[in-house]
Amino acid sequence: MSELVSYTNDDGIGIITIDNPPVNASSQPVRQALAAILASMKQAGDVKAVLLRCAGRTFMAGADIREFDGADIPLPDPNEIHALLESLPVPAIAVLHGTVLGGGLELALACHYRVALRSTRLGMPEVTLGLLPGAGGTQRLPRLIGVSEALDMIATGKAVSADRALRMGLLDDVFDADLDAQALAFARLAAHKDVAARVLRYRSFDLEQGEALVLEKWLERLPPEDKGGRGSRACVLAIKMAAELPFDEGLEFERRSFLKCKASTESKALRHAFFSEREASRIPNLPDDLMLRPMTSVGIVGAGTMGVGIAMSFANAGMPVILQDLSAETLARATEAIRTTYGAAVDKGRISAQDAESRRGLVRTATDDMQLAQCDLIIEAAFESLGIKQRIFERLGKIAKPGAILASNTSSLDVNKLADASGRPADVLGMHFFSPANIMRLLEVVRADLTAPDVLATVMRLAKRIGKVPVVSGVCFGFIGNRMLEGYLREAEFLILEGASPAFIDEALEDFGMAMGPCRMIDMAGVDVAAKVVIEQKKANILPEDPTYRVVVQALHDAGRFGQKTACGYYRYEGRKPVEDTDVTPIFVELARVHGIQRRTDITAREVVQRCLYPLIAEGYRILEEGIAYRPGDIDVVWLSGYGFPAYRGGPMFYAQTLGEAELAGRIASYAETRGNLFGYWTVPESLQRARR
Ligand code: 3H9
Repeated sequence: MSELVSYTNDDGIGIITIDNPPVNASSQPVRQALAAILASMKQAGDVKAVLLRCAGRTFMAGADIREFDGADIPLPDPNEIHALLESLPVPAIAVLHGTVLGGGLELALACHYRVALRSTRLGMPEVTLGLLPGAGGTQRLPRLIGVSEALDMIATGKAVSADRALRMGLLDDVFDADLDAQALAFARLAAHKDVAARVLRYRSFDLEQGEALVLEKWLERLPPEDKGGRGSRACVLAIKMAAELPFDEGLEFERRSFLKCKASTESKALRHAFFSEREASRIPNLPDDLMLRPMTSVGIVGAGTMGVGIAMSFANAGMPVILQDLSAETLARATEAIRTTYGAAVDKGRISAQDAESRRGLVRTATDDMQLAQCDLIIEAAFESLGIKQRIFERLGKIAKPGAILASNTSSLDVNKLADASGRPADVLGMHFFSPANIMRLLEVVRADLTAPDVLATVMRLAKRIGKVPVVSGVCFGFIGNRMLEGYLREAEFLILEGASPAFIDEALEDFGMAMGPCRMIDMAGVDVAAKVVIEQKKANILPEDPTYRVVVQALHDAGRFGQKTACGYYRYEGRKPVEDTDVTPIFVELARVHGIQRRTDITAREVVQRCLYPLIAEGYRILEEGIAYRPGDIDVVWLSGYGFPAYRGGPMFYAQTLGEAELAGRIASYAETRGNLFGYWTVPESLQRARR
């Protein structure tokens, strides 16, 4: 018997326990041990029923995704194990808790019965990895719960609660507590029952009226294969095959599709995103015995939009917050904004009225900053001005209790200067939330030169606790995300000056997969906000000497076209809908004339994508060279969770790998030739240059 899978016989009930922390993934050794136990148990024939359970925090959360990098699935095949389970002459009962996902749910479906704790969640998230369930999920689930429900679970990847699963017939019983004892009692009742009717592979299965249409509708709605729809399409087709083919042929169809999806760039990109997100929260070279600082109370300085969003992020996770602002009027507006946001969440059925009430109750307001003195963490979310923030840090350094962590929500300023102003730099770092802070998952955690390791580690842990995706960045203008954004926006503007319309640029990049093109993005964030970044760059003395640099955003700003908030920017707005605006074209034409830029009519979507993305990626390489980011995957996580980069392309650094680094370096160099490189815009980064040699 292996340590990963153990077996006991409890008075005629065989109990198999899988113990493969942290999530009991079905790795090859687990499958091997499980297959051996099932085979010998079948031969011994000394049990009346079998319980299949997992130790630790969850039932199996799926196949071991790390195994997917190989060409095939290492033997034994999960389908072999499922066949062994189904062929047992006595009832096999899956005993579920935690998150029963993917291959874990497939294993449970091969059992004759399924029982669970009420807190259990069940799902088939393979599609989020660009895959379909590959071990019978697409064939057994529709046989058990019908096509519509199976489609909902498999093609969206969304998990369902145990209660819902019980209603669907996916579970046979749900218990509030004492899972093992309850399952044992269930097994004794089920013992010796005829199991043939419970074997899903034997269930006859035809499409009910209307179901064929439902399947077709799904296929129509899904994105094309090369635009992130490969996995979801495969899911729908395999479910269709479950109805059209005999079970074993359906299973074979599923496996062929699975292997094809698994080998696709899209799935590799999504798997990279999955592991990168988890790796990003690891800080290299920390001592094992590092003690984290206590973290029970949080204060926020500044009750503007960001302060309010940050406060709600903590309240959402059940943490009390003090929102401090000198202006009682601002605090009143903040309280109202929080009330409205939670009210809307209740109206949409996202949270209960009781939840909303308790979250609201967690946010206290104060005009007196001494109220923050006992907080474990104080986050400054004041106006983006170095002078103002320095004064706040000087004050916080004096009033905060010893050991309190002081953080700035700056999006670009030098955190070292703020640390300096505080007089206790070891306690200081940046926490760059993205707007709206209560919704956006990304958090750039900015490590200043003297930030203490325990401060960094404490904030990384806290970030996870409030449901954020934290990524560490060193200090530089714009940190990881906004620094890379700069080249992207710069080229989008140059393309506008050369004759491409904002809509053409946005469509090209949205067709590439970006959630929103750059012009729509600036209109949404505010042209004034974007123009201010350029002003800050000027102050920080890091503007290129190029007189054409970011002139478009500044001209729109000067014209009072602030974007959505003024109903015109790059576009004009009908409600929230952007409409191409011919009024804006003369501004671009005039700027091109003034700066001697030739207007062209031959700009292609391909050129737009290359010119906007290559400088962005090149900056990523520089960020790595300078040690601003620990790993390429961290940069990808920033762009995937904060900037709408398409997940199926894995993030900018992964995308660079798929293009080939030598190829990318060559293309950047050729832009340097055709466009000139007076200001270093097309300089190939040193680390990428090496790939060419
Ligand atoms: C599948 O099943 C295919 C089959 O249909 C067919 C096969 C033929 N494999 O997320 P956490 C690691 S596809 C390997 O921080 P949480 C994770 O990397 C799979 N490793 O915890 C991390 O490692 P580390 C379908 C895995 O509590 C650690 O476990 N299943 C896997 O926030 C803790 O993870 C899925 O897609 C895995 N399957 O969330 C489920 N899962 O500590 C994917 C986790 O070294 N997993 N790890 O960084 C999840 O959604 C979450 O991990 C889960 C726990 C909800 C389970």
